[in-house]
Parts: sequence; C-alpha cells; structure tokens
Amino acid sequence: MARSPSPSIFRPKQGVDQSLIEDNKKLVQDINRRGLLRGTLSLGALTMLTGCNVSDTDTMQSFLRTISAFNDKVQEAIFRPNHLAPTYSVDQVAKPPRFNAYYDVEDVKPVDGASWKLELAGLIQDKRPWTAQQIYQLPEQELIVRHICVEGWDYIGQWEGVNLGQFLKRIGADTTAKYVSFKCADDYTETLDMATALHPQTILATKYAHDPITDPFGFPLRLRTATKLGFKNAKWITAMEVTNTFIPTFWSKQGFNWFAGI
Ligand SMILES: Nc1nc2c(c(=O)[nH]1)N[C@H]1C(S)=C(S)[C@@H](COP(=O)(O)O)O[C@H]1N2
Ligand SMILES: [Mo]
Repeated sequence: MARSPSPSIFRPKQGVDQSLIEDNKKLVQDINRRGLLRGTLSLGALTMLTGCNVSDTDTMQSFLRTISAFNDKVQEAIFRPNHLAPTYSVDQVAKPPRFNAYYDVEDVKPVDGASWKLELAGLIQDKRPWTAQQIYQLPEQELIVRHICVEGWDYIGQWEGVNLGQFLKRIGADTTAKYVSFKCADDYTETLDMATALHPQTILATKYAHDPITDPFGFPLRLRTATKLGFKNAKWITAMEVTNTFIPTFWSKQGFNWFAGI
C-alpha cells in the first residue's frame, strides 16, 4: 500500500468546518501574532499554503503545527522569491538524515549510478543527457537548511550540489518558462515554479555532509530547496523538463493542491 507523506493531513478535499478554526483559536492566534500568515487567517490561505484539507481536528492540528514549524524567514522566502531562507551551522546537522517517501525505506530500489542518466526535455537548447560522473564534476554549493515535512517533523541537513539556476543556464534552458518538472526513478514526479527553480538556495544535491548521498536519500541526484516543504524535494531524479504546461505531480494527480509548500 502506498503510504502518504502525511497520513493524517493528505486527504481528498472536502468541505471545511469553520468551527475547527474556533476550536484551535489559540494556535491560530499564536501563528497570526508571529506574523506567519500576515493579515487575516483564511482557510483558503491555509489550504493554499499547505495543500492540505482542513476538515477535522487532527488535520487542523497537524496542519497548524506544520505552519508553526516554518519560521518567519522561511515564510518570507516563500512569498518573496529573492529572500533567503535561514541557514544553520555544521554542528546542527542531523546525521544520518531522516528518511521519508510515500513507501517504507525497505522498499527503496537503489539506482545504479554507473548506468544512470539525467534526461533533459522541453524548452532546453542542449538536451544531451548527463551522466552522474559529469554532474558530480560541476561546481558545488553548500546548503545547511531545515527540511520540513508536512507530517510535522523536521531536521537540519547539509546538502551540496550544483545550483539549479546555474545548471539551467548552462544547458540553455528557457528561464522565462513557467515550470521545471522532475521525473524520478520511483514513479514520483514533482514540478517547481521557475522562481523557485532559480532561487539561490535551490540545488541539485549530490552530497550530504560532504559524502555522496546514499540510496535512501536520492542517490545519485535529488532536489534540495530551502523554501519548499519536504515533498517538493524530488529524490532519485531521472529526467528534467522545462515547460509552460503544468505537468501533474505525484500528489496533484491524487487531488492534492500543487501549490503546497510554496
Ligand atoms: N522520488 C521521491 N522523492 C520524494 C519522495 C518520494 O516518495 N519519492 N518523498 C518526498 C517527501 S514526502 C519527503 S518529506 C522528502 C524526504 O526526503 P529525505 O528522505 O531526504 O528526508 O522526500 C520527498 N521526495
Ligand atoms: Mo514529506
């Protein structure tokens, strides 16, 4: 059985009970006081932020806790694409990182780095595929950022890899296009808006804490954004497409809001 990245909150959208807001007033007020949701808190805004359905108390609570986990600066970076998300120090880095996928870790199918290729498609001038060796030779940038999963947990990770914006320019991608879409070795797909793809803290990660990323964490290539929720960070990437047409994502295909996490 496929496991949801957030069993309690990723449920198909239904009607929303306004009394839930009432029941959770304290949490809501706290979040508002901290300016996380500038202005009036609306269910529409909450749904847009997290892509989650707010239809029962459990949902509401994990949902609000998730938003609480985002601090002001991350929120700022979410709404103002050029603002930077907070970074952390090396001694705060979790080792090993914490695994998640829509299935269990025992079901991860390792990718063969020797035969692996990154396929390129769409609005890109140079669509020659890249081997892992070629990608691992590119200049790398380090990101020590917080990974936040909508399940309500988070950790600080130290990721290195080529800046996605620089990589897009190198391959002659049309950076005025709307989306950058990813396919993965499992059947996962994710799509980023171009502003996020070009954000200075978005990388194609090849290393964790200076070592090549290991199988469960997306070897040989995974996305790492500082301004998006965990599930936007596609692991085991096999193909990248630059497009003006929205390509449905693993979660959007199941009726969830793509906007989640941005
Ligand atoms: N290919 C693929 N990428 C994925 C997932 C997945 O199931 N398949 N799960 C997502 C979710 S929900 C999270 S929280 C993060 C977990 O990344 P981590 O294992 O490095 O912490 O990966 C994201 N990327
Ligand atoms: Mo997640």
